[in-house]
Amino acid sequence: MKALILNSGRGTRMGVLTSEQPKCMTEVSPKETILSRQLQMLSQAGVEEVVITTGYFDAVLVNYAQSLDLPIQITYVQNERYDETNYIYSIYCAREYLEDDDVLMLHGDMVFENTVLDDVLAFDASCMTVSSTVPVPEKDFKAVIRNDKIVSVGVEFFGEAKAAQPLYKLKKDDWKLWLSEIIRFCESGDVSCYAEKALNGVTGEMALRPLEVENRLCQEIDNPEDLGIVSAKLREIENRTVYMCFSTDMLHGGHISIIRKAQRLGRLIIGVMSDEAIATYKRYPLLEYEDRKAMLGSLSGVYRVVRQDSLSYKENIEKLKPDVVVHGDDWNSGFQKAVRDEVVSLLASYGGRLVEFPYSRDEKYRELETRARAELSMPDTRRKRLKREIGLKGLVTAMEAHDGLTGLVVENTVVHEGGAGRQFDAMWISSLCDSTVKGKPDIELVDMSSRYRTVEDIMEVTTKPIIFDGDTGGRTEHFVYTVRTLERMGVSMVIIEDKTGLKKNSLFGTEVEQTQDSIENFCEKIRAGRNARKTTDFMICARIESLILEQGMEDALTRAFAYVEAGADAIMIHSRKKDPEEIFTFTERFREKNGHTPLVVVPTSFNTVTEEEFKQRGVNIVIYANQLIRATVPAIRKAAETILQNHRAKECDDFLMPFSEIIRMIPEET
Ligand code: SPV
Ligand code: MG
Repeated sequence: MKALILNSGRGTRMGVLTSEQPKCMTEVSPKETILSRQLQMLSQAGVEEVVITTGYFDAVLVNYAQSLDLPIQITYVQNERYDETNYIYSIYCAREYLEDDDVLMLHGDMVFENTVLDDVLAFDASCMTVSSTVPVPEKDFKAVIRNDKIVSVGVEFFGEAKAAQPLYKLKKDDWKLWLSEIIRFCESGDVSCYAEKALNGVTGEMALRPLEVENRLCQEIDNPEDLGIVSAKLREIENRTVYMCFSTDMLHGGHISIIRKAQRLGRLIIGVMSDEAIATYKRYPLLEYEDRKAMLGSLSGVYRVVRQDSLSYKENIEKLKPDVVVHGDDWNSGFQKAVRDEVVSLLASYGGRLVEFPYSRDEKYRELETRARAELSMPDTRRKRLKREIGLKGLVTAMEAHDGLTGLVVENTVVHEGGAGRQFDAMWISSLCDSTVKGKPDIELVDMSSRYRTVEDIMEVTTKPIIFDGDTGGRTEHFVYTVRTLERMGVSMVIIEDKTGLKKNSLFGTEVEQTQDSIENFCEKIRAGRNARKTTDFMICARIESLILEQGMEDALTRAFAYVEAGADAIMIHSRKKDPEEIFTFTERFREKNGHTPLVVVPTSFNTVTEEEFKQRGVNIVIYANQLIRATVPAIRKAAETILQNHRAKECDDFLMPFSEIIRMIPEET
């Protein structure tokens, strides 16, 4: 692609502005002239060769263009008959430099905005810029368009014509046609007409299409009044703000290219999504917010970076009122559609514009994503995430998982609410469920090796932090080994309950015989566990059974403070009552004295309380301890009965997940 800029004319209507220099050297803003702006934009758009025809003040123009020192190769062609010919003759003079290539042709007094040039260059056919929204001019060019093809260009067409500006892209073959007509005209002495007269003779043989610019800046400067209009518009463009939001922690070529495109639309403000917002809908970021902010803020041409606290753009759009919001075109469906719809309506409320660029599915990025997931599953990374998430969100949720498959469900289940995503933050390895899947009672019968195997199976296919139900922790001498093993594996927290002897599931309460450990013994166990651990990322949570065993609130609270004193990193308070009152009393009284130790609840019985209410009451972890396994039994029993009733499997297939879907749930290492 070569550019041809026609600069041989006099520009007399500019008055004194063109008495000592060519029109293209007129300043349109404090930092640029018409020519410097054109050349700068061409160079940024990747055009490397430019032919400039000169005439009046030839030497001044050449010196000036050279002084700009742009990475662009310029060939100057002087039209020596500049005072008696039109630019058709200038093109004729430059013909030998314009063979065998696509040509971008523009008049030397054209000023246009970046996106216009981008659109012209990206257009896949020959084109000329037109505008349906500006009034059809009296004296300037108009284009007659039929069936989306330009059939004639000239000043004399009215009626069905649209305003047209002399900024063209001609594909090689189309250019050849026009150029040979220009040569024919000039060699037969017709050197004073517009080059468009030659064009009009050959439009039937080519596909010259109109490129609609609407109200974007794309205008010739013929007189000082035009100059005023253009300068004002450039000032407005200069002050335009563009907003984009990023959640990525890895920048690839696709991101850089969309950022560069966005910068061409105005001052780019980048929203950096908070860790919490990202964690609601995709994998946890490897780089924390501050690092991602620094990474994006350090890119050249980024005007400002701001925090975006949710998937929704609402808050930032209302605050910043950007003229343009830029996004990839990949949010037209799925959960992001609601976010997009909201952006569109917010922008419409004050006349902002949404610009969508093709989303690039970078192979390298996909590979890096896989590696990032692998990194998140590594013990050190996974272990510390729970603490970090409690710090970030205040309240985290953990869902029970008892094998690789339920692990995948907890890892990947996302629901969307008003454009925001919701997913579980962590996984609970319940002793009850781990025993139940084996058809065994929850009495510490399933040995530790088997429990670790469950953790391994889950860890192998997931990345979320794990909270391990350590039952009573066993003997103190054994518990220290449990702590070491779990910590080494990458588990984030072990919860041990203050019971001793044959442990039974708490939900039996006092219906079965259960013994609570002494405060002293249990504190000793906590201390031993604390001493055994190697990192502060690993947390030991003390679970208080006083309410389950009907020992009263005072006992529960006394124990809680004693366990914290002994070094417990968190306290779990359990109850089997449907009414949450005793849990609320405990949390309130505990928080009166202790504002920082994380509190954990397992609302299996008191299940009407929402996460929001727990959070308000100072709870930090909500564990859904057994819902997945309880969902499984009725479903599998129904399948078994249906087959028995029908003597075949067909009837039960209607309510089963298709095999094709279930295999797609299972990730395969590549
Ligand atoms: C478990 O899930 O194994 C628990 C919680 O310990 S509960 O069943 O409520 O005791
Ligand atoms: Mg348990």
